[in-house]
Amino acid sequence: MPRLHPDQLDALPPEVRRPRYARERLRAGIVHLGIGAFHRGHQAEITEAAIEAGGEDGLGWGIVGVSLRRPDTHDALMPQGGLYTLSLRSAGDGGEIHESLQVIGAVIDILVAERNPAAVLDRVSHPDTRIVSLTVTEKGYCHDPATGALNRDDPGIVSDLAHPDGPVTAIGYLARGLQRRMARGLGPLTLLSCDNLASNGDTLRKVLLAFCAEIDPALQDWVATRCTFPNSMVDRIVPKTTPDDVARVATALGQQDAWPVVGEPFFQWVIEDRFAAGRPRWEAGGAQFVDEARPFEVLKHRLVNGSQSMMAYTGVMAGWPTTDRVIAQPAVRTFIATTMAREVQPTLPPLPGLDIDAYRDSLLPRFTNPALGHQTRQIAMDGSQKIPQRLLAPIRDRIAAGQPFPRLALGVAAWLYFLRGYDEAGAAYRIEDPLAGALAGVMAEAESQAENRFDATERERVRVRAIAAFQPVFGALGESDVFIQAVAEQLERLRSHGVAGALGAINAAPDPAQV
Ligand code: CS2
Repeated sequence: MPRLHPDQLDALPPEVRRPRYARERLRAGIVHLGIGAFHRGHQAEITEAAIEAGGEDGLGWGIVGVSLRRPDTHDALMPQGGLYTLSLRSAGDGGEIHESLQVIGAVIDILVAERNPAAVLDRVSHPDTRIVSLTVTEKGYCHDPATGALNRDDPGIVSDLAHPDGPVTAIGYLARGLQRRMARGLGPLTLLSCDNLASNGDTLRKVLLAFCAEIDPALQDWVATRCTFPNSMVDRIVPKTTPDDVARVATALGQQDAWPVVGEPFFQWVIEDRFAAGRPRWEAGGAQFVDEARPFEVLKHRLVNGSQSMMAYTGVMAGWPTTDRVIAQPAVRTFIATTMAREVQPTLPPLPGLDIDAYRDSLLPRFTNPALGHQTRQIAMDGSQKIPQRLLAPIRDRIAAGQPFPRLALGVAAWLYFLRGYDEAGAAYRIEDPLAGALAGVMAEAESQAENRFDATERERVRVRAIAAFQPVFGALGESDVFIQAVAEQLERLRSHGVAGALGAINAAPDPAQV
């Protein structure tokens, strides 16, 4: 079977969409740090539409993708001239799978930073570069998740402050690249975070300016006054590509694509329209431009991602491997639907023009999409970076409003239960989390404090108090007795009755407004 390649595009079956512009004339206007499946399954598709719609201007918005460490995306896609397939999958009412295939051409080069740091710095400081966007996951910002401040003890940050020519973090690459830009008298850039962080643009600005201040106050000033950092909300479920996906796409294309990307048809990209040096016509691909993205971020982090994290921890512990299998459990379905409607929705900021009930009701079918196989283990990763904006932020709001939050507390308790490192069938797994070491220390300390308490409820409270004192995740919540009590109650239920028992109990409880 031939390899997918620019020379082979005409041989693709007619139903497969392909670049409809003069790709050989495409120039790079965007550098994207973190070219994983999410970027390829979301922003690259929308950029492809903007390039198609943009005529001559559109051809200035090709993407140079950067992998900070792993060479796998480079090695899979460069023999294909950067081309790859996006497969959007859903299931009809009768369970039949629908799949649409599009070969995307927007990515014209991929750099592996670890192999060639100079090439990445050159690209950030290239005159054609106008936007640097990022999907480096929550942990890539080297920040303290509870406050959003730069973590100066992060080993990557320590190294990047000491080694100007060989950064290892996205923050280091941005600072050193912008330093070269300033020195060369080039114009500013837009730095566009597309990660699931609270106020992702503001957070990026804060950590980057803190880093710049350490190396050159003039650079800090230049970045602060000339570059822009729009906040944005990104949404599309993009699970990890499986060998079955690779085989299925090859059969459909009649060509071998080494690394296609699979996603759901739904997507949303809400961006603040603050660009320092122009932007592609992303609205042609369905992006939405707003003055303030923060309310959309809060909506999405709490309803979509918060629900996913709760499904992930209950699912891993109870042995349900994918979100559709989790939601197939009536008790979880009820739990998630009720948490969203009763506990999360009342914490959301006003969003004029959005039918919030309809938005909320559209989520369960997305989680249930059986054509995706979205793994609970994948979502469960990096909990320390995700829990603060997904579950702790709405809990904080409920405490401030004097409202109960037993279901959100069960979500947090499920994360703590998961951190013990083995599921309810006794199968052990590794905790993948940048703070795994620190969390293990905190858990051990909690156990030793709880050891000589004989009352089970008191023991759990002591444990949770010790864990919640871990500031980088919990911030000031560690001092809230209401929080500690609510989480301890749910954790005790999980420990003594398992996921099924705890869900059964919470679903049978009266409306939290009356608790
Ligand atoms: C998921 C997200 O793995 C995770 O943390 O919750 O990747 C989620 O699927 C996307 O944010 C959906 O837009």
